[in-house]
Amino acid sequence: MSEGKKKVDNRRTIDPAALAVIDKNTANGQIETAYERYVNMQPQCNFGRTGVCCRICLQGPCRITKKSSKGICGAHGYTIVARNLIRAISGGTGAHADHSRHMLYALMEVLEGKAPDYSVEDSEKLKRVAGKLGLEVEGKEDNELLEAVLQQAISDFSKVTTEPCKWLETNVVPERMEVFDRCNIQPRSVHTTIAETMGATHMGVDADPVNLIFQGLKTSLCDYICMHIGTDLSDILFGTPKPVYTEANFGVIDPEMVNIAVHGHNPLLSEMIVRVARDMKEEAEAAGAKGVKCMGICCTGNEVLMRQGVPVLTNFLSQELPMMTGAMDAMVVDVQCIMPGVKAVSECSNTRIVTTMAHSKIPGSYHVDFSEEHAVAKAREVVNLAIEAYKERQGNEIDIPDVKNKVTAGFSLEAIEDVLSAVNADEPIKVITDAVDSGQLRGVALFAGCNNLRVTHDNSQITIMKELAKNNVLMVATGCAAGSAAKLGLLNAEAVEKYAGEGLKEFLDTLNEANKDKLKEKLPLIFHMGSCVDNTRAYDLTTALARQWDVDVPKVPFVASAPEAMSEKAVSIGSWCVTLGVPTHVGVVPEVTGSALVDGVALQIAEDVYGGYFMWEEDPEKAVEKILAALDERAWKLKVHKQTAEKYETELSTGW
Ligand code: NFS
Ligand code: SF4
Repeated sequence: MSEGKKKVDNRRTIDPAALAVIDKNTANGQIETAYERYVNMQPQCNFGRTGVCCRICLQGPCRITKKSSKGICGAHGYTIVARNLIRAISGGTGAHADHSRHMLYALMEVLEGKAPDYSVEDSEKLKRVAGKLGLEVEGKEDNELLEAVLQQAISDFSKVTTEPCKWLETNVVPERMEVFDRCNIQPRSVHTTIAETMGATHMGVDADPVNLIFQGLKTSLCDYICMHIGTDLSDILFGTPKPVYTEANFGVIDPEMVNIAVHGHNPLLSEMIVRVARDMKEEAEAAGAKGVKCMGICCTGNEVLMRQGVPVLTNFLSQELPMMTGAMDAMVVDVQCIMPGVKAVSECSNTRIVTTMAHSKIPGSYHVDFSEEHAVAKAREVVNLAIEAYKERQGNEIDIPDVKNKVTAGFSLEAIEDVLSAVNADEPIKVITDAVDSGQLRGVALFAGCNNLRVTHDNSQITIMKELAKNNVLMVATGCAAGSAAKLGLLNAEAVEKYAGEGLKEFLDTLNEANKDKLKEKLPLIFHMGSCVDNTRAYDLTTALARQWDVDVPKVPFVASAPEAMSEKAVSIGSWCVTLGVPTHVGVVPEVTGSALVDGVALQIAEDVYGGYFMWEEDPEKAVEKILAALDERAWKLKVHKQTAEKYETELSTGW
């Protein structure tokens, strides 16, 4: 390295397993990963970074500068920033719609008998979903009910009339629907709204930033709708998660097994691979292995963790690294959050990258054209590719960091309610509201979202989680945030001993005591609620808390935090959290700061209208203060109003 040149810092992670692999790789001077590419990418463009670069028409790019305060067409900075933002929301919603639509297609095929390897695994969930949607459940066969539920989902995806979308109307408190009516952001349907947003942001259409943002929030509600549909349909097809016990981080790789990482988002494929892998022990043994071991990366990893207890290999940012251990035989990917960079790394490590979806390919990779009609056969094809790779890697150097942590996961809302019901069978959620009312808990926080190299990998999530634990906040987590917690040992009972404050410890102890005959192990510090799509499970918890207190969501001491947000999906999720009344911390400042107006709407005006608002804060210590302040304010108000309501014998929601 030449003198004076800035030292390359590619150690932007606190995960010891990732660090071990990075350091060894650096020493050998070999393979480039995201950690190096991030360094090489600096400095990044500040126009893009602040949202003031417009490439919507072919006259662009137009950038807002002191010299040119408007685009060539005359678009102000606020229009450009707002357009870019809501296109990101639309992109995130499009990705979730893609995921959930695929679940919908699969269930339609199940119904028509065209997907023989799948069946309705959880008919109780089917009944619950149908009941919630207001469908007649009594005396109905599964198939009849499923058809009715799917028709409803198709309608929410595509109807062009103005009546409310069922998945929105039946899953949020009525006060929320009134706000959406008042602000004119009731969506017609998921697909129409995505199309509307793309139309509204075409060159020369909507120039009004507030109007644009409201269209973006409408789109984010569609994100919520299709995510909820995705979770409900996945539960119907594969079962509603219950507590599972496993491990996380690179130490789960077993050099004597055929190791397969499932990576991406869609449980249709990963569930099948996990099932088939269990049945292919003999084939693996014939190749000299002890068996086939599946492990998960990113959100499809969370899907099979939640339902099958499959170990967590790693989360988004470190997805390239496990291959460098020399013991990964295949990485099977479907859609979303898959770095194309995995291919180059795989070439050095004998790992086979297998793409499986027609619209998600990586040049030079194996492609197994996955289909619901032949799911098991296709999954076998994938596992066979891994077995072949296992044979080829014999004699290669293997070096697996000995890092792994115990994990308890599987906390669907149903599973959480089940745990709570051991204390209060009639009103399980009251166990939480009572604990907040008494001051034992300060509130509830959801950790969601990705990793982002703008901050140190895993550091923001883990720092904030530990601090909130100390401050007696009940925590739930999804996605790659839950992945950080899993890898670094926060998803187990030992973490409660290490990090929980007195109130949180007492709260969890009470639950442990009441469930001691039911749960195999004591409860973890943080409840893993699933993949990113399952953020709707966490919002269902918010709704349940609101109903229990009998208030609208903006009064509930519940905060969402995406400390390391990265993707467009994170932008759309954050936006619906705000629209649905939740204070939402984002640990990476999004591309809106180029317009004080748009930034101000996100940070302040949103609260006046929707009750939720954003908090941008990259410093994890300061984020903790802001999150606690948001929880305390709401908990304090609740208490005052509760006392007043009791004193005057009025309803809690009256006059608030
Ligand atoms: Ni959600 Fe982020 Fe991707 Fe999952 Fe992970 S990066 S927005 S958490 S895997 S979707
Ligand atoms: Fe420039 Fe306007 Fe075209 Fe955007 S839409 S690239 S601001 S001319």
